[in-house]
Amino acid sequence: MKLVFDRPKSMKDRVMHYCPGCSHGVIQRIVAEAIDILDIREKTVCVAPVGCAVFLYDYLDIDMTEAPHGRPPAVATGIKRARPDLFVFTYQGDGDIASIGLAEILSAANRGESFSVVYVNNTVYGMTGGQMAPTSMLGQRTTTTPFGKEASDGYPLRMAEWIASLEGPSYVTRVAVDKPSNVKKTRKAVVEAFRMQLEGRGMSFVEILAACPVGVGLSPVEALARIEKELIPYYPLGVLKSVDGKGAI
Ligand SMILES: Cc1ncc(C[n+]2csc(CCOP(=O)(O)OP(=O)(O)O)c2C)c(N)n1
Repeated sequence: MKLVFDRPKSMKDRVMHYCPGCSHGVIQRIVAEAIDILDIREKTVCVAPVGCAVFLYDYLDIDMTEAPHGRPPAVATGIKRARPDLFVFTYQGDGDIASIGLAEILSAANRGESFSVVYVNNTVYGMTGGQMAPTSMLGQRTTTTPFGKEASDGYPLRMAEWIASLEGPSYVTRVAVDKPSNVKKTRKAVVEAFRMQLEGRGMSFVEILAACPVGVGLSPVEALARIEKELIPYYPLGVLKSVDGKGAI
């Protein structure tokens, strides 16, 4: 019989316990596929913080360590500097990277640290119950902005643009996982980002627009539709920086 679907070997044989419609599962599968494609499982170390990101350690069959909230870039810096032979990536949510860990990621990116960043932007603090994040959209109702986020709460932060403005990073892109064609582009972007690190080109950064239906108070289908309708117009997709001009998606 022809095999049409299989589990990546970097993924454990486990049933995921993410909420219905959560994008973390899709993204983690993409990460596992990228690791398999590049055949780097035996030398890969992932650093994940708190937030729903951290459950990665239940599903990916790779070495992992947990960092305090927002601090994966510091931990990844230490691991990669001590063991440059390893392949190191962080897997971080938007509350983690754009709020409590903002100084960490900007400093590490500005130093051009040689690890990769998989940044999952679902516009909300998911794990703790849907509080406002710096990436939440204006007007977005969250548990801490029940009447909608206002400009005085801060405009939604475009992390990829900020990271791309620095000299250190080699590859910065924004993708989405709202439909199959974009899932394929996301896989391509993650492979490209990981390849950059393997070629010793400095930090590579992939922002992924994702759905957290429970956190934004929508059904799984509506939460995916919101990505195209509301998020992409504000957070445009595409490569923002590529030092070798490759990696167009
Ligand atoms: C120092 C610290 N502050 C706050 C928390 C509480 N906390 C745990 S997860 C989380 C939100 C994470 O949101 P995000 O990074 O967007 O990831 P998501 O769960 O949406 O994937 C917070 C605030 C914590 N664990 N440690």
